[in-house]
Amino acid sequence: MKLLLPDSIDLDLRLPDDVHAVRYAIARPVPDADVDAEVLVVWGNEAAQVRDAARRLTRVRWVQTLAAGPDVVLQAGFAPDVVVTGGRGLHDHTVAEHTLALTLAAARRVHLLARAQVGHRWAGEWGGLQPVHEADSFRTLRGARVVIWGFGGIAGTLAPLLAALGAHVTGVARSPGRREGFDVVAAADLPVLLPRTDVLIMILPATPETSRALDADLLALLPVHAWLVNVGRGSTVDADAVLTAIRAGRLGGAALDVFDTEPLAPDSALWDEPNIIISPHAAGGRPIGAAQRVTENLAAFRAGRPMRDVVR
Ligand code: OXD
Repeated sequence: MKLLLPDSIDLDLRLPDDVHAVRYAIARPVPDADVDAEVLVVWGNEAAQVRDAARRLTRVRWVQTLAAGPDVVLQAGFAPDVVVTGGRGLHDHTVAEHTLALTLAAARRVHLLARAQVGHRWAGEWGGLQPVHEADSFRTLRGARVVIWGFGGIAGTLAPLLAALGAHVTGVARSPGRREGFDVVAAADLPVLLPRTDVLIMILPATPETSRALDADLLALLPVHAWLVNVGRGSTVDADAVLTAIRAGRLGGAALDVFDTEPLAPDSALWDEPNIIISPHAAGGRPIGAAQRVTENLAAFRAGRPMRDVVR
């Protein structure tokens, strides 16, 4: 069996003797000599490269992506009988940490402090004495009402970190209930939840159902001081509506790690908005436990046992 491994990560794999692992360059089409591979591991490949692989790897039977979101592989055009497994769980800690960083940066206005520092200006308006209790503002996580839309493993790691700093966290997901000690409600409850939300954190995958899930109508339900943090996928948020709302003073700001088109175009109006924090799809990037995931899924695939995170 031939297994293609990406050159974007060092995977220390202990493989059975009859599995022949070949490293391929993710920035180039898979060489002709390797298009007979049965297994393809994907990490950081451009969508066009994966589409090319889907066309040319006619014997592939299983594709393992190490990304948190499998959208690039799902949209590449692999034959319907090709099994696709995702990287769910590999990014929980890194994405939770980055999301916490963005949320704290927003609360503490670190983006404005950095701008002031460039001009050697002591931004006294953000320092000094501050109210212990401040209604209708988002300046601290203490007492902040945080909603996490998309409550999987990343949210399960993030929510306790937010709660440790005093935030009240509610999740939103397809199946409501109690998870990791937090209340999770259905999206149908958002009209009730959003008007009393200080920070809305989006961790939704890109699917046809989540496209523009956060639209102008839902945004309008958030209080004017509220912040949006998006670390899921750009397609899930109407970025134009976000910009319009911030400019009109109807939304406090947004910290965005993901965009419809990445890299974000240099002429995008999002760059210059003072209360938009842009992070270059930096939340994940380090799949923790990737080698183990590939090894386990390979063993399961060969034995015909259930594999982890089968997304198709
Ligand atoms: C992602 C990732 O899917 O970085 O966004 O893994």
